[in-house]
Amino acid sequence: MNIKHLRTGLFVLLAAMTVGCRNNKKKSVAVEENEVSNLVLPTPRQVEWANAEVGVLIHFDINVYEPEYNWRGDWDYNPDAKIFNPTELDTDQWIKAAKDAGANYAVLVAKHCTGFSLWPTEAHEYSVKSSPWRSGKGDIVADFVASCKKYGVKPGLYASATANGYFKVDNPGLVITGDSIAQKAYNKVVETQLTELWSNYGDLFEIWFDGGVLPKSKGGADIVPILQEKQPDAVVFQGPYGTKNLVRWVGNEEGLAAYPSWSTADSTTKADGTVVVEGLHGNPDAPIWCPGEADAPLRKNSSWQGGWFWHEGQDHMINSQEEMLHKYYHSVGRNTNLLIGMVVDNRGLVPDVDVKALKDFGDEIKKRFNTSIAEAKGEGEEIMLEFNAPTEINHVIIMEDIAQGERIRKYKVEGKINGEWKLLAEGESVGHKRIQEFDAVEVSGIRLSVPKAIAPPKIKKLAVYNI
Ligand code: IPT
Repeated sequence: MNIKHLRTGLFVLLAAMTVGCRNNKKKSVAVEENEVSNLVLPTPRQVEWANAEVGVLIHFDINVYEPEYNWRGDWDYNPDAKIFNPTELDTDQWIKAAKDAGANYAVLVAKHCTGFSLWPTEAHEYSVKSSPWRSGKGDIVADFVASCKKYGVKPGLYASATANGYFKVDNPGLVITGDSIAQKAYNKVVETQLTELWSNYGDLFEIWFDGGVLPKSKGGADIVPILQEKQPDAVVFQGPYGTKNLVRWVGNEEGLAAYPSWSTADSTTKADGTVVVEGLHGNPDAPIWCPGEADAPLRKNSSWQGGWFWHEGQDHMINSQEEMLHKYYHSVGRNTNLLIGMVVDNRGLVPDVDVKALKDFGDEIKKRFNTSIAEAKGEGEEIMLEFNAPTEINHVIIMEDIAQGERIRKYKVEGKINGEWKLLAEGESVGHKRIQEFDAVEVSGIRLSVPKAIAPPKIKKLAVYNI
């Protein structure tokens, strides 16, 4: 190894093949020291969440047993709880599949739009306790959380209040008749159910509010005090405005974040949480740390129920590995977590074809990114990696140390080709992670420079790969 440039002690060399990196203080980013104190910072839980990068969202509901049922189409009818009987249900199998996909957290849909609940709620009878499954004594939420613990996957729960066929409730969480007594009764059900889910199953990593949260002032249930009391540290997807640990939707169910994708969003976001109305890019000048989470089912959006639920005869609707990689590059590669939708079939298992596709995806990500050619980290507006010999590369990963804020506003990556610096990639947001792919090129060095930042950039990782 030939260390040519190592001018400052600020950098730490990580990879064996790395030759050198330097901090060039001469080029100024024009940062006022007092701006640093105005930086918006994530909570420790939000940092942990960003580090998790990939999660799964597991959908299972009574409609798997009655696919003709449309909760919104027939308000006066609900499938009988007796048809729900996943005789082979095995949550270990689900979580193992999630883990093989590279997921570090899993969110279970404990109650979707039909209103049928996967745990024996006290709020009403429409749940597993009225089903023949385990003679009405089972609890899928409890099984799920136990499996997550077993496999070291962080558990989360979805139990959205915005729609419920059993109580004739539709978005944004109001009973369709407009009847105030029925609304009051429904709000009580929501409060009881969320209290159960947030009290009885331990600490939750993430809570998922599909469609956001209808504020109490607009007729919704009184959710905020329960959340703050029971799960104060959970990351909250589209959570109530004013609560901490928020995460925003990226605006589609294709796993595609817009670029730039900033970690912060502003107070003009909807009260239901955090969908930035304009552009869905977030806002680099906004005061709230609220990064994006891109949800996408493994089965294509064009399949039954948007690909979120299992349907017989749709094994061919699984996204190809190429399609999943595209989602990964456009979510994780854009400072956004990827939440992959996983189906559970009528046996209570993730189908073999889905298990295989998830594993193939996880394996491919590991194969691509587990080993870099060279890495560096450090503080300042320029970092360089130099190689002993011309080296072919086609990917670069940049990570900011987001615990210290999202500081970069513009960056470029250049490669030294035949002694000259040539632009390989450039962009705006970096945040937790930015992945960029470019045509393979032989370089003798790489230079990351940050022409625009609001405080001295803190680079947790600059890594190059040849994939
Ligand atoms: C959509 C909701 O409107 C949005 O708030 C968010 O929860 C999203 O789902 C999650 O995927 S509804 C969907 C049918 C686009």
